[in-house]
Amino acid sequence: MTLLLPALQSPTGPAASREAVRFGDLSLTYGRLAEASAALAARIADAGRVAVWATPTAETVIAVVAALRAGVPAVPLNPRTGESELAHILADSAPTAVLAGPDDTLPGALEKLRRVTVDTRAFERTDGHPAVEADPEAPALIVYTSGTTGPPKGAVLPRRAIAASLDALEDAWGWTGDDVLVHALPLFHVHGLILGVLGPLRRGGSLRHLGKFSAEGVARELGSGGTMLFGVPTMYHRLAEVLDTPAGAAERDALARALAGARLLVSGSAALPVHDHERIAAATGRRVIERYGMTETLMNTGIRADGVPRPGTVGPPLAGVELRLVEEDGTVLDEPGAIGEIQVRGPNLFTGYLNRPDATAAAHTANGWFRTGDVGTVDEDGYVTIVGRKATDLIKSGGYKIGAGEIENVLLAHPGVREVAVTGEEDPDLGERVVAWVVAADPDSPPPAEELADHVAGQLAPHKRPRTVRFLDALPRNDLGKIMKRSLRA
Ligand code: MCA
Ligand code: AMP
Repeated sequence: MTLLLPALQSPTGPAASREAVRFGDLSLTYGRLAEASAALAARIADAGRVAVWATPTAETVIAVVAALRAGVPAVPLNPRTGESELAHILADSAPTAVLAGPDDTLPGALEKLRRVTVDTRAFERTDGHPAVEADPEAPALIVYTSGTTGPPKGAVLPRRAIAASLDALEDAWGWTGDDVLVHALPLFHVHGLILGVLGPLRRGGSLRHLGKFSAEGVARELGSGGTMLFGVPTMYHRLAEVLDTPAGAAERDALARALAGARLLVSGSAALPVHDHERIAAATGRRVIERYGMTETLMNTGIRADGVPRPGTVGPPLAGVELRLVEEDGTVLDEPGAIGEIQVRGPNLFTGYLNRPDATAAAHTANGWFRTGDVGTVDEDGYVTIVGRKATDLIKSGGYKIGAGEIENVLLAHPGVREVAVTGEEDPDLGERVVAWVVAADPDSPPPAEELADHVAGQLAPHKRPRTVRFLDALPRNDLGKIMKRSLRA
């Protein structure tokens, strides 16, 4: 059994004074992060399971590291989660305590939990809690992810999967303790938290988090020591927009220089359009590389740092990951170019969905392959291309996975809505944007679109808001009464 974060075990000397994370003006060295997390771990050792109010701050890093150190599973919460989604996550995951910063205002739903304040400025200087060498199969994190219907499910991620996936990325990208990662991803999902925080900490390297994404912040941090950038396609699209302004503009030139100097530019969580790949390459001479992952599987494939970048593909399977394509009837497809559902197996996989043995069983084949629901091809060199998705009711917007069903359920609870269907529509910035097709309860006075969008934000989360609301007299249905979403999209 090995430690998940060996560099935080008991750093001394130069290792202790190395920067671990930086958020704006606040920097934590390995020594300080180790002390702060050990002190906090001692306070939560008997907690059973904790929630983490996952703001993009150093407090979140300390909280998650402390939970890992204590061997207590942590549930990262999106601090903008709305009422009904938060109630569901709390009821489902049953944490006994919530870890939050001293200045955070928590919603009422969290009041019944013990509040443990994470403070970067003052913590008890005790010997703290020793890092546990927990069972590799022990749950480390429970990350909530949307499905096509119903509320989000908690993916239980064991220590083994986190270690395996981060080590496979070390191998693919030559990721070392000398790397300084720059990103602005949220810290309640796999991309920002596991790759973006635990990734650098497992290597003994450092992270500079921008707090909020901006091209200027990317240019500043990559231009002053950052070596790697992680982002979702929407972020690279926004960088490409800045790079598209005429050379000579100060912001554009600083960004082009900073990107050109980075060791690795990595995109993931959704497909990066080839047009954006090309615009960035033309302005910087650098290729963005993609990797393909999922909350349940962590990372599956990726272009290697020493490999051939091929825009539009997500590279070959990572070390230890088995990947195959399967037809609807279960036939395994072997010939290059065939199109089928991507199924994966390996040490990177989650344990299952919390409290949902039915959903866990449905997501796997009898011999342990996980059904990703993504449809793809594999070429002769083993490079995977994702061509689509089996479920039409999943929307990827800004890299966030959003289930159409959860938004429909919330909108149906609004008194002004009689019927509703939610679809994803292509969007140059977000990849897809959420569109709600609404039949108003009173067609003569439909509710304002903004009110419906705010209702969704208040119950679920702001990124799940419909960006467009279209009113119809009736929804198109087939003979069986099923809503024909394809004809809505057309
Ligand atoms: C949205 N807003 C609206 C409406 N819609 N306001 C009024 N009317 C509407 N219809 C508001 C929001 O509340 C928010 O407010 C603002 O507009 C922007 O919303 P947001 O969706 O957050 O978009 P954005 O601010 O433009 O952000 C783009 C983003 C963000 C930075 C790219 O989407 C993002 O951080 N994405 C990362 C997702 C991610 O990490 N996914 C990883 C999961 P306000 O301005 O007040 O904020 S996938 C994963 O983990 C797997 C393993 C993988 O492979 O990586
Ligand atoms: P999530 O469930 O939020 O973790 O999102 C996982 C999904 O994101 C995958 O099933 C894919 O559909 C998508 N995804 C992640 N990375 C990529 C990528 N590089 N290209 C295309 N789709 C991706």
